[in-house]
Amino acid sequence: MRYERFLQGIAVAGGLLLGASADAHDPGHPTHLSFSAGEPGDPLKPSRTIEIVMSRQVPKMYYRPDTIEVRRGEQIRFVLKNADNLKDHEFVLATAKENHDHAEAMKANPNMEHNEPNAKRLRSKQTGELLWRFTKEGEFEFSCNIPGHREAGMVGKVVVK
Ligand SMILES: [Cu+2]
Repeated sequence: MRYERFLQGIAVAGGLLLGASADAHDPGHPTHLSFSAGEPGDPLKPSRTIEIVMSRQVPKMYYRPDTIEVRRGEQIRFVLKNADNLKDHEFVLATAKENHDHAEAMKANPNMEHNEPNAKRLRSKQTGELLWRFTKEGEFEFSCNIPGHREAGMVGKVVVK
């Protein structure tokens, strides 16, 4: 399947840093990725739209809103707007620890580009979408892991109930 191969490519390309891990517990099936915060959405199934604006008001950078609540199993269509007139921003759905570790890794490699199923990078004034199903209860994060941005406030919380 093309999509599975695509996901495997991501695992090899560094998806491990992005809240994804290869899951090979079932020997009858090819290795597939699992994500800490849920799974990529299905465009044929219903979803709720949540708009998130990413921007900056010196010295702070932010998401608005920066806290969202979803039901377990709910599918969310994130409409992401980078309202910043200068900078790229990204939106990475993962656990707090994964985002923290990923931000640290990006300090050594600030030009990493992320457009995996759980992540989107947007240029200044660009809009994008990310479809996601939250299959696990708990607290997750969206974070911009471009060096300095998380520290300046670009981190949000997802509570899955
Ligand atoms: Cu940013």
